[in-house]
Amino acid sequence: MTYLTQYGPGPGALPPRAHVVSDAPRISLAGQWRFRLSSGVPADADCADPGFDDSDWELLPVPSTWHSHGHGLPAYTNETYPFPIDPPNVPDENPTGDHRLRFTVPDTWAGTPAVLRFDGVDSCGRIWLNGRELGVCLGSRLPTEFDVTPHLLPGEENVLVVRVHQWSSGSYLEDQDQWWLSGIFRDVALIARPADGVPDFFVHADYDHLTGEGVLRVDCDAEVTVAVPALGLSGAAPNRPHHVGVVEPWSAESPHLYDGTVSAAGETVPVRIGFRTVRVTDGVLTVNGRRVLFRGVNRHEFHPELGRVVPLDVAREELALMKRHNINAVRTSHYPPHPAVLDLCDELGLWVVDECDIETHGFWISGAEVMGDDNPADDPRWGDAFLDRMVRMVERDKNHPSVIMWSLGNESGLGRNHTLMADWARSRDPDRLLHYEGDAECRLTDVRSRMYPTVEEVELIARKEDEPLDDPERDARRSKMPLVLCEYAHAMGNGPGGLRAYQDVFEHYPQAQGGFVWEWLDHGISHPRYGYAYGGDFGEEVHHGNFCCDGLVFPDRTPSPGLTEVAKVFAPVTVSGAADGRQIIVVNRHDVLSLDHLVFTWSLEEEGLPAARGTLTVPRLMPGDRADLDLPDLPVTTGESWLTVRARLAADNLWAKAGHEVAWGQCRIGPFAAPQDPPGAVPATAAPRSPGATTRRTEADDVRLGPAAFDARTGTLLRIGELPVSKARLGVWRAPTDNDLGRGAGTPLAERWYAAGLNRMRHRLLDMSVGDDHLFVRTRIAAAGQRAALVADYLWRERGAALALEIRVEPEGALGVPLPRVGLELTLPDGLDEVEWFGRGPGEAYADSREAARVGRFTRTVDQLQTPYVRPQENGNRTDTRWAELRGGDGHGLRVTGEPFFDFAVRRWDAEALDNARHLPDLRSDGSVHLSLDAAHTGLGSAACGPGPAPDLLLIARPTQLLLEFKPL
Ligand code: IPT
Repeated sequence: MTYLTQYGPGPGALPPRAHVVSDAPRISLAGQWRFRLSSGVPADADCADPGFDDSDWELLPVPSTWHSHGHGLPAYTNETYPFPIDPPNVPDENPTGDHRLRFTVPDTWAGTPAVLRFDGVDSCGRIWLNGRELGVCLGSRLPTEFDVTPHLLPGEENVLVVRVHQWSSGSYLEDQDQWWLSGIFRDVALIARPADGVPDFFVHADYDHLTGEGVLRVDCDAEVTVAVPALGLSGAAPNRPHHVGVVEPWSAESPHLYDGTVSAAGETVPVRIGFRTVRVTDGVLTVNGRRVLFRGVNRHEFHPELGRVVPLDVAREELALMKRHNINAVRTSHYPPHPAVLDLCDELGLWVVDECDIETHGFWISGAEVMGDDNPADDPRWGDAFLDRMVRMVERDKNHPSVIMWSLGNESGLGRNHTLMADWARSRDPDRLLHYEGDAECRLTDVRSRMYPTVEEVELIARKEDEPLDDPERDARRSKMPLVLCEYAHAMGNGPGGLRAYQDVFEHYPQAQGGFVWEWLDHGISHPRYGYAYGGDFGEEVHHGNFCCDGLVFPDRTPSPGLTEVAKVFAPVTVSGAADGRQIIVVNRHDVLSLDHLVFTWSLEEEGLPAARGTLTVPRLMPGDRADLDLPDLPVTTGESWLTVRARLAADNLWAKAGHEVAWGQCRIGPFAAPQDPPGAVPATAAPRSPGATTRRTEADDVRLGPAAFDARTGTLLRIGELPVSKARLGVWRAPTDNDLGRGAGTPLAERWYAAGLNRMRHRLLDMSVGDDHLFVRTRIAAAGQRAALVADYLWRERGAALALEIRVEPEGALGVPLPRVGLELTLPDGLDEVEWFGRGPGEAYADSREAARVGRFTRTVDQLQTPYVRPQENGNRTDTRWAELRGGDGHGLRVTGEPFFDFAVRRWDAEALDNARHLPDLRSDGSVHLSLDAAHTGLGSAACGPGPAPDLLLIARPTQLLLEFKPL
């Protein structure tokens, strides 16, 4: 099987060319093929014979990954190769899928040259047409074309056989962090190539931002003609510049495309031309003379049911979803996407970093600082394979205006083979920039790229105060480069926290040009038992658990709270209240557009209820401009009032309807002096205290205070009105998030929490006294084997028909670890299904992920308050709550008021059950409603693969106070 272990590229392929869909005849071979899976490479290739009887083979759709159709099991690893590192050899257990298709070709094809094109075969395909071997596809996410002219049988039945191997030498270069899935997963087509057709061509469309004029040059080795009617261009010759006068340039914000054609006698190819010029000027990446700020995401191609096959309508909708969330850039991590995705990026407007299909991460044996010596990147035997992949990507995608940077790949160390790639790309396409994060000294690249730096590090680089390189010349060169974070803000599970802090730096330093959140999509596989499966669920020997579920959208592409936060932080318009509360400040943060495409409205809410509304006139603001506007005439309100300003699209566009909300901001109105963003935890000034009192017992052994009853022996709350209450006591535990479990901040926070026993705290009554209008209870809360404790004083007071509670918490001894959260938890009876609150919402919010939560009045059911993270974990917290009501169907329930604010979460299970669950179906109602009312939470951070929460958002145990009032409804 030598072809499996050749270093590559695969033999037999035609030279690569741009992806085009011309008017030449084309037959899609998508459909039901015959399929047989073998556990190893079959000894013979009998099935290549056209006469072979495949009638007992299964049917399999093509394109597909066979694991997604019940053949073999998917496997997930991050960087670990799922086979021994023994390059270029592959295991004998090499699942091999034979695919067969019979198809007919019309007579009219007789005499026409034709190619067979595979847009993606994972990882290696050996191909026969009518019994003749055509060659081998290698390079899974790159196209391969074969000349079939001599073998095709027009007017007759043809038999195409593709033998796909899961493992090949190519697998060593495809160690991306994703599921290992094999198959013919992109389109297969037979394409006529008329002798007098259009050969490959390269469109260069430059824009001069000083004159506003465009220059078009189409490079082609044949005498084709170029026509662009809107530019008055017809019959234009190739290979020379055409000065087409003033044009509308292309940008992600204004993706203007000119439709044109490149024609020869026998073929016409439609092209969509976008004029834009990419440059680094004074250390700043500019397009058309303007600084670009990447508000980007990393996008893998994955579908929860279809594996690597992403139907085009799904891709279009997901790119539109990005646009609706103010995302303006995509890094095609970590391989070129389906070719049509780039058409969509051109059309919808997204800056693209097109990344080569190369990752050799597993050569970086865990714990080592550098790749092993055998890393393919620096081994000359792999040189052709590296270069071939770069050439095939650049040639395929070179005509897309959206692509402004080529990336040499991901996480492959740095070696001589990268130099081959970079040198070739630079000479072939000097008009685009080169990116590669693995090139820390930027020897080969035009931009400096980092993954998962802290905000502080980004700022140091932006200020040029970071650690210099040893070589001063190289250091000087690097410091003149734009900084791009190819990955940051790891969106695994509940998170990322801290987006705002990065954005502040990007908005402040011109050279810090934003980045790409890791990542767009959770790669969970739909599963009958688990809901969504992740690593380990298919019995993999090595796997990386749920590290593949780290997206801003869930596997079915519904937005997670992280995406809502992204939309707010990336918003191209900011609206805020001036410090004196008398003005509204609007800033245009677009790169290119004015605000003319937006309509501004305002609404005033008093206690969360509508009080007045109107439109806001915003003067013409160019990018970077700011307007300080007087408040509109507002009615006098007495309750807490907030003015919300919304910027909405004035007209439909390709990715949203008129009225779509692009940005919003709020400012507090009125006589209230309270700060706009009050801290969640109110530090207690005084030491815990007992008011001291006479004991008052009732006959029933209860203590009654207003609407409440307490156990007279333990001081435990038993009832509020008619509502039975249990386990009302201090809680500090939260089911660790993926970020809590991450190593970004050293030893994972969660590991320290478990070690300190924060998930198994016990409560001991220290003191209790009852007065005429109050009950005082002091408890000590500590874990088995630990000395350190928290002392909680609960002072319950009768307040008319209500019950007031003041909790003071004070650490005793050093806990040595920040608390997950601190507050009161209560267990209430089932049936309190509806929650209404006045505070931040409607979505969940945490200390460093709360930009998207506005102040208002919201109603949700308990089920709607849960966020379905693929691996269950802390979720659903609402913050800055003034009051919340939990109601049953009959309207009875409980109202909780904060003095001033509290965080809350309501669940049908407790934090321990949430912690123990591995998949969503593990979460089942335990027959009660669990309510947490918190003074504060530790922030989220991004430690699953990045920095932890900012130090001031770690909840260090210190004297803390929480004031609440309870009222039965
Ligand atoms: C980084 C990878 O580039 C990416 O593919 C993904 O694995 C991400 O991490 C984490 O989800 S590499 C990491 C070692 C920083």
